[in-house]
Amino acid sequence: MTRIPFSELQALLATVFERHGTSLAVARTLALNCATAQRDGALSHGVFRVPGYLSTLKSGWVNGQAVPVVEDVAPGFVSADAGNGFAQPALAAAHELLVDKARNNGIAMLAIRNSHHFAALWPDVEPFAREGLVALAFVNSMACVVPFGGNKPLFGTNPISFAAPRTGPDPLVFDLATSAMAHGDVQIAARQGETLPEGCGVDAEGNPTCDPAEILNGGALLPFGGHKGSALSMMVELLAAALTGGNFSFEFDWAAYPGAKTPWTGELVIVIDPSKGAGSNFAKRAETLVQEMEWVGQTRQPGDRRYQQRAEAMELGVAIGEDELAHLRELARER
Ligand code: NDP
Ligand code: PYC
Repeated sequence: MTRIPFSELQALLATVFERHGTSLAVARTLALNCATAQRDGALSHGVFRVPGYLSTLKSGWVNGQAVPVVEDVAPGFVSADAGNGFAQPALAAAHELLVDKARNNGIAMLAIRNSHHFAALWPDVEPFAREGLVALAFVNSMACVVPFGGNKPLFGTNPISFAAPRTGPDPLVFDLATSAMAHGDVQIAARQGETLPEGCGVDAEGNPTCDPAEILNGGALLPFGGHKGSALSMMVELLAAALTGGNFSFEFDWAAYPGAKTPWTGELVIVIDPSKGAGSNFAKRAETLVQEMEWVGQTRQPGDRRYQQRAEAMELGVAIGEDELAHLRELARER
């Protein structure tokens, strides 16, 4: 393991993406996202994702040059067509309008369609909380999760993220897959020859398995929490796809694009201005809740692990495997 300054990793990743088919603007957005995940120790969605991004770009499945089109649909509704490109540039293009609308109306949403999301979801909401707003995001992925009671994968791993300001230094943020495990973590476990906890997935015959390779090779994941996680996953399909105009996780077929890895779906982001609420100071109320949680013994809040890793990375550099870094440097030289 070695360490690299955050800004250097970001610049290196931007070069890699640009050299492999994205516009400079898209390269910068993806690089920020990917370096941020690596910095915060969100390893299933940091540098680990680079080969998948590059093989997808090479396959022609995603348009790395896409310019998103943002539309002001209604007082509380912004829509964006990502043009078969990545979701994050569409979110960046709509950010200012979305925040203006949320502040004017108390709430606003952004519906992104025709988009690919291959990343962690918390980077999509945390910035809003740093602007004093509450935000939720939903994204659907690829059919690899069997709905509760079903016998075939249909849902994606479908994460939900939430961010809220508090009076402490960092906002409260959670980000969780609605499957028992994120697909990326199953891949990492398979590489490392690990066994998964019970209840994560099934093999190709539908039998319960703790072997990540069996889940990846013809098997499937299960929702977390049985029927409850399954209902949340269904909600994500409806919000991120039906509402936005994007594909459901089972609707796209990438078979003709060998190397394609990025789900072609949609994303919904909801932003709320808490100053319009009845409570006079949302951030203070959030702090009260956190203090009470700590009082009853929950001393680790969602987001804490990432903030700790972030602080360490900003002081010492972002941790990355030596081979991984050498490979990134090679990729940055390729055309
Ligand atoms: P985890 O189960 O690791 O974590 C879920 C949340 O719980 C995080 O906010 C985490 O905070 C918090 N948490 C973890 N442990 C504790 C604890 N002991 N006490 C309190 N809070 C805790 O996440 P997942 O495996 O479900 O998801 C991993 C990533 O995969 C996410 O970033 C998600 O967006 C991404 N993903 C992306 C998809 C896509 O289509 N783009 C699809 C599916 C997943 P902390 O961050 O501090 O650890
Ligand atoms: O980890 O489940 C996952 C995932 C799907 C798409 C991007 N990440």
